[in-house]
Amino acid sequence: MEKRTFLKSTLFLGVAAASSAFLNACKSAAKSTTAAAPALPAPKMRRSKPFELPALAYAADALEPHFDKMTMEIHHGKHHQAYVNNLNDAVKETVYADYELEDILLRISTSDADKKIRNNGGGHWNHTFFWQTLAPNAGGAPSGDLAAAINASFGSYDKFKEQYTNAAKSVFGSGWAWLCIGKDKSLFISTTPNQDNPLMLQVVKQNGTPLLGLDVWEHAYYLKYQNKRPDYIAAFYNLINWNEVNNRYKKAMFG
Ligand code: MN3
Repeated sequence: MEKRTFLKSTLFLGVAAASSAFLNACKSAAKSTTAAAPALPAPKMRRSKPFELPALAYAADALEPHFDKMTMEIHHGKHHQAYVNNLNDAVKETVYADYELEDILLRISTSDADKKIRNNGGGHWNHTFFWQTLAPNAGGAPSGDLAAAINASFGSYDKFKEQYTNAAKSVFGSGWAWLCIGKDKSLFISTTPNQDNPLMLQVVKQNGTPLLGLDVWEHAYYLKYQNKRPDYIAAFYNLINWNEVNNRYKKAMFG
């Protein structure tokens, strides 16, 4: 390299470094005025495909007699599909267009502009999670680390069940009941309206990682249970895939 060129490059790098230091200082100053804005990990970008309806891991009639075949077909094939379609439509030409779903949920706000993405992004995530929470020949009680954590937090599995059932009954209109693990690694039960979920940092009162979720929208149970939501909630306990829930717990606890 010629000496002249070298000097030029060094000078350029020096200016670039100084400008970048200046910009960072400005960014920090700007940050300090919006103290409430959470520090988020970088989003996973460049999702290459549109969101897709995941196939069920079991046949639509496999959860009989607790969840009936027709409800499962309509719930998965029509309702969930509609959330997927509307989400793909909603993210077009937005900053979220290539974001992975959880990175969208983490950032979504309560603004009117975000409403369609919030409702349909939540709808897609919640239902995907719900199908994976269920399994034929499942139910029973949790075991292992998760059982110990439930006992420590709620006293016993039966006491957890009672609190979770009451939470699910208490949702007015459409929404979800959750068992979550918080940032402090403690378990909590919460509910959300509509398709909101506990990953929506800027939307929910209690942010956490869902371990278990129950859809209490009428479309989830009306064909079989009509107005008897408590019967539907009772049936849900026969379908909980505790192995899956325990895996979620271990992942949240130990990475
Ligand atoms: Mn639903």
